[in-house]
Amino acid sequence: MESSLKLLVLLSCLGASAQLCEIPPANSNLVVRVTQKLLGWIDQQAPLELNPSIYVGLRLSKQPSQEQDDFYLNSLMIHYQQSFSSLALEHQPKPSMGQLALYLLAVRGGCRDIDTRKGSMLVTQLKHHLEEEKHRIGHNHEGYPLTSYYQYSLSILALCIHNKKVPGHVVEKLLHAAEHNLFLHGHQFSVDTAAMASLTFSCLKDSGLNPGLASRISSASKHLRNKILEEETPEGYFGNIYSSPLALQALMAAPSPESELACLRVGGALLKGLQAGAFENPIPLSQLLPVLHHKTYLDLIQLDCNDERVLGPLEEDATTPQTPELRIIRVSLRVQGEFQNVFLHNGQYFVPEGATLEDVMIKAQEEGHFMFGTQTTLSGSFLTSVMGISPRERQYWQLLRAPDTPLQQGISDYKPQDGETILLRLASW
Ligand code: B12
Repeated sequence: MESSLKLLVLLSCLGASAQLCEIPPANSNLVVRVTQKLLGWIDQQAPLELNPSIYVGLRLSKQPSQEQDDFYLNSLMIHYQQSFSSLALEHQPKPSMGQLALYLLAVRGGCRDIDTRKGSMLVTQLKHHLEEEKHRIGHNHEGYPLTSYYQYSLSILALCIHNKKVPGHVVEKLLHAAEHNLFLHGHQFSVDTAAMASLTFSCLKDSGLNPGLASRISSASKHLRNKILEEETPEGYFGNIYSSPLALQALMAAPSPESELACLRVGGALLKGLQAGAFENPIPLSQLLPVLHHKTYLDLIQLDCNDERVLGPLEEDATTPQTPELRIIRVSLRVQGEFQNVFLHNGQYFVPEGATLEDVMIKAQEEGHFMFGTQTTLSGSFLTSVMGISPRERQYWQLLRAPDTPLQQGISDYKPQDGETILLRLASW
C-alpha cells in the first residue's frame, strides 16, 4: 500500500496526475450501446426538446457523426438564439440560466465561435443572470439563488470554458456556499452540486481568470474533493448512482492520490449498474459517457473538432431476450400536503408489471379523485402539481417509497414493485 502511494506521488511528479482517478476498463459493447442510446435521443427529439447536455456528452466521446452533428448543433443554435432575440414568441418560455450555460458548453463542443454578435449577446445574458442570482443570495449570504447552486456553478463553468471572466464577487458566493456546505438536494448533501462546483473551481484554477481568489479556490476545491470522497456509500457510489458520473468527472479534473482507490471502486460499481440497465435517463447517461472515455467537461477547452468519429461495431449478444409474462401488480398512491397527518389521497391501483410511476398516476387520474400536472425538463417529466396544489417558492413534490425513502428517479423512469406504497409529499428544499 505504502509503495503504491509512493509510485503515485512519483507518477504525479512526472506529470501523470490524470492517472490518479482511473476507472476499470469498460466493455466495448457496453460503451457502444450507451452511445447508441444517446444518439437515438438526438435523432428523435422534437425542436422543443433539444438537449444540449446530450450533445456535450457525445462530443466528449468522439460523436456524433459529422452529418448528425451539423444538423443537431444548428438546430440548437437556432432555438437558443431565437429564444433570446426580439423575435421570441411571447408564450414560449425562455431557457433557464442553466440551460443557457449548457448551450454555451455545446457551442464549445461543436468548436463554433462564441465571439459573434449573437454569441456575445448570450454571454452577456448569462452574466446578467449570475448577477441577479448573486443579489438574491445577498450580501450576508442569507438568501438563495432562484435556480440552484448547481445552475450557478454550471454557468460560471460555461463562461470559464470559453475563457470569459466573471467578477470575483460572483465567484465568492459559490466559494462561500462550498466552504459552508450549502449544497443540498432536498435535505441531503448534493454530490451533483459539489461535483459541478468542483469542476468549476478546477477550470478557474487552470485558467487563472481570478488570480486574487487563487488560494481560496484551491482550498475550496480540496474541501469539495474530501466531501465527495466522504459521500461514498456501502454500495460503492458517490452519493447515489446518478451523482457518481459527475463526481468522477470532478475527481478526474482535480486528481489526488486519496481518490485513486475510491475511483476504481465507484467506477466498477457504475459499470455494473450500467450493465444492469440502471441508466434510463439521458442526463446522468450524458454525464457518464465522457467518463467512460476518461474525459471531463474541462476537456471541452481543448477539443479537436477534426477528430475521427467512428463507432465500434456491436458484437452480437448470445442471449436471446425472453418475453416477460404479463403480470398485474398492485401499487398504492398516497398524497401528503402541508399537514402530514392527513392524506389528501390514498388509493390502490392495478397496473402491468414494468409500468412507471407516471403510468400509475395516469391510471389514478382516469379512475377519478386524483389529479397531477407535469413540466417537461431536460431530465424528463417533473411533477409540478398534485390534487391541484402547486408548491410555493422553494417547495416541491417529493417522491418517496413509504415510509420515508426518497426515490432516486423521477415519475417517468421509476417502476414501482408489487405491493409498494408511493408517497407524494409536499416538501421544502
Ligand atoms: C436542483 C435539483 C433539484 C431541485 C430542482 C428545483 C430547482 N429550482 O432547481 C429539487 C430539489 C426540487 C429537485 C427535486 C427532485 N430531484 Co433533483 N436534481 C437537481 C440537480 C442537482 C440539478 C438540476 C439542474 O438544475 N439541472 C440543470 C438544468 C439546466 O437542467 P433542467 O432540466 O432545466 O433542470 C431542471 C430539472 O433538472 C428539474 N429537476 C430536478 N430534479 C429532477 C428530477 C427529475 C427526475 C426530473 C424529471 C426533473 C428534475 O429541475 C431543474 C430546474 O428546473 C440534479 C443533478 C443533475 N445531475 O442533474 C438533481 C437530479 C436531476 N434530481 C434527481 C431526483 C431523483 C429528484 C427527485 C425525484 C427526488 C425525490 N425523491 O423527490 C425530485 C423530483 C420530484 C418531482 N417533483 O418530479 C436525480 C435524478 C436521477 C435520475 N435518475 O435521473 C438527480 C440527477 C440527482 C441525483 N443524483 O439523484 N431536484
